[in-house]
Amino acid sequence: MIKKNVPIPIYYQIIELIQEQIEKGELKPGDSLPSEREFAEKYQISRMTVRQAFTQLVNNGYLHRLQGKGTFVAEQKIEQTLHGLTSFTEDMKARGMKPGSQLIHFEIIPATSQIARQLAIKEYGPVYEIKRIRLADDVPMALETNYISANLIKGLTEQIVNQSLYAYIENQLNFRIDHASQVIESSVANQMESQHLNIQKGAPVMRIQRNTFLQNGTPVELVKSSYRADRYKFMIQMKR
Ligand code: 16G
Repeated sequence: MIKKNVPIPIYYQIIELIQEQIEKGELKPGDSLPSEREFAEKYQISRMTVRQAFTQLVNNGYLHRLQGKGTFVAEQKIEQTLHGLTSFTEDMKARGMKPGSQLIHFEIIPATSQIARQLAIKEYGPVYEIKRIRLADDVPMALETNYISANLIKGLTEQIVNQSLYAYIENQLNFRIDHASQVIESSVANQMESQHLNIQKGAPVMRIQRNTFLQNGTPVELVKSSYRADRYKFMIQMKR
């Protein structure tokens, strides 16, 4: 499978070989890989080359190393396609995973000037501040904080936000969630994120801010989320 007399570097062939085995399901999350020495002997290549390939696969999230134990196939990232305005619950259901939430904060607070501006309400006006850990098949994926005008979205309860917020807004209140703008930037986990997402402080996360609007242009939510960068990737389809 590894060809020596071709213009493709050997380390790169190893990367493709392992990626392909993961994508086809021949290697599954948690499976252990042969040691660098065994791998090198099997394919008659240098250990350095194997190390180079494994390191790149670790850096790209395909494999992870456990000190003293070896190299293992990592949990693969969830790919979310960014077309259409969907909720976390809908996204998870669409990929056959069980959506879940762990509510860690639910309170009505006075809007700061920044929140008030973004929600187009008066400063100090009442807003729900809702912090949830979003789970996919019981694994924490994101930490999400929603700010929602309490005068617009009435009757929110802890039970409701333990389910789907969008389902409540659309099916119970009959509002039409229509469009949103979203900014994604990379960052590293702070204390709170590392605690709730089960990752190390300083691990990579993607911070997302979504401003969502109803059909008539009224802002319905301001959401600040942190997604685990080791478990999530976003796909955008573009047409020219
Ligand atoms: C997604 C949205 C969030 C929305 C939530 C509703 C992003 C970055 N955020 O997590 O803005 O509030 O879905 O989910 O995609 P729910 O209906 O399951 O409560």
